[in-house]
Amino acid sequence: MFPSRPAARPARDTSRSAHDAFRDGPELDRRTVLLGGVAAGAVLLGGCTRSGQAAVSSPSPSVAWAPPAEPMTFPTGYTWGAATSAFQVEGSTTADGRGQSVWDTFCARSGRVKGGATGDPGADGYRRWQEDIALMSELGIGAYRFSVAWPRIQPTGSGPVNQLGVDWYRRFVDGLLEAGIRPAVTLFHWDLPQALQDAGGWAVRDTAERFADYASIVFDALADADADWFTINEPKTHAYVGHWYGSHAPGLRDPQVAVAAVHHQLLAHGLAVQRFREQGTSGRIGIALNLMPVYAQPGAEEPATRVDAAENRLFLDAVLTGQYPADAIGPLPGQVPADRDRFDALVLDGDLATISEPADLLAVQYYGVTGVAKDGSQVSIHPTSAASWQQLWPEGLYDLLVRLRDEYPAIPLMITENGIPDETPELTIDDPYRTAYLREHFQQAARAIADGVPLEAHYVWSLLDNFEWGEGYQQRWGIVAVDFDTQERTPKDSFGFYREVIAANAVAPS
Ligand code: GCO
Repeated sequence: MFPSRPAARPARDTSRSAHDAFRDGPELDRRTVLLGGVAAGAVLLGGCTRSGQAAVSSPSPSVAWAPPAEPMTFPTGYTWGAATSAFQVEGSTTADGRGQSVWDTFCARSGRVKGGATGDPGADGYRRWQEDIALMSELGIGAYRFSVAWPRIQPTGSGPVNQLGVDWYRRFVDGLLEAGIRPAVTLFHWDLPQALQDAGGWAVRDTAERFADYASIVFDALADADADWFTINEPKTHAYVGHWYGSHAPGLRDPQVAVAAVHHQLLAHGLAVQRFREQGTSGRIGIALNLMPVYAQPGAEEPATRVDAAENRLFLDAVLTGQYPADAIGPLPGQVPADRDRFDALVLDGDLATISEPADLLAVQYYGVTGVAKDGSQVSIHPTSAASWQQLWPEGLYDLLVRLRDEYPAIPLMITENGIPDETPELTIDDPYRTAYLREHFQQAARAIADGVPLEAHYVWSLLDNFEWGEGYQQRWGIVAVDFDTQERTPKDSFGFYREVIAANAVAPS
């Protein structure tokens, strides 16, 4: 998916960050992009040393692991959670003074989102929040991850606070706290106020400063909540899919803009961490990165190292070590095809120190893995779910967690998203594939903990069926089914499985 020529379009679309890529053009037929590969003989790219040298840390991604016969238990105090985001579940997009976001604009453009879907009704979470907290209590989760919609707090992205919006989140957080559920608050999950996009969006530095001001408002409003805070959700997906592939809002197709969006989102993260400290907000803070183990096919080690740089190290190295890797951006196979000098010109003195401002945690979002072919394109080496970008390989979660332990400074880790869509767009509560997926990923998490990985939490994506971005309402990721006509909620079978895991703080072999 990372073309060697800047003008070229991704040849294959199997990566997490490339999901939904190019659905809207006639030439963008996914049948042409999902080419099978073979796992055997592939090597896991363990990333680069700080100097940019490739290091291969595992001989093969194809060796399956078998769970022990006894249930695997988690440490006392391990946090079980579920996650959603504002635009995907809230609905009520014009209520109480909410401003317009880039996603409202994008949905309104013909052909961009399946079925012409918009953020309404979502899962009607803005109005049904009490019912949803009751569901969380039934499930037994200790924490709930949700996002704050910036356009509800500052309708135009800067300037006066919309108190009605602030009040809603205050009520919601108080409801969680009353139910004994720890709030896990994401500040930005892609719904940039449209007015900021009109002023340049994440392509311009000023947006990072505006984000810090907005973050301050929310810290202030929820200062006492003792929450876990996440600054930016998946800066990679927002940058690449929204600014390079054009299949997410704001729908741009310029890799140079995409890398600018990377830098400015990471800068926004660092500025927000600084404000968090200055304001003495209670709780912990970090960034939520979607990371993906990269497995090279025979002879593809070099391009795969670059894919790893573009998918993982561009973000990890900046946030955790204060450096951008040398090999993520440029004209070579596997790189983001942007001009590195122009990127570097955006990085001002002190920016990397700000970006690497010590955080309290690293939030990891794991969906699957990718293979890389000799030409640098991403290829299928494992079966995919109904989301064609999602290659299913639970062992990849273990590989990823161990890599973070071994290659980066120690920091508490949380899995803040992990899940799978239903096999059908129709409402269903019979979801054995999701139970199997969750079981196998919980096992890999337990395996990593047993091997010394400082993993503290696991959040399932998602609590509810919701608006799945370019897929509209046709891809359901919830452990609770939502009838989008009536908004009736029905727990799926996997909800019952998850409830048992939480109650036992353990996962059985099968
Ligand atoms: C993301 C988002 C979620 C998605 C989920 C399934 O990672 O894209 O954080 O909003 O809905 O990942 O695609």
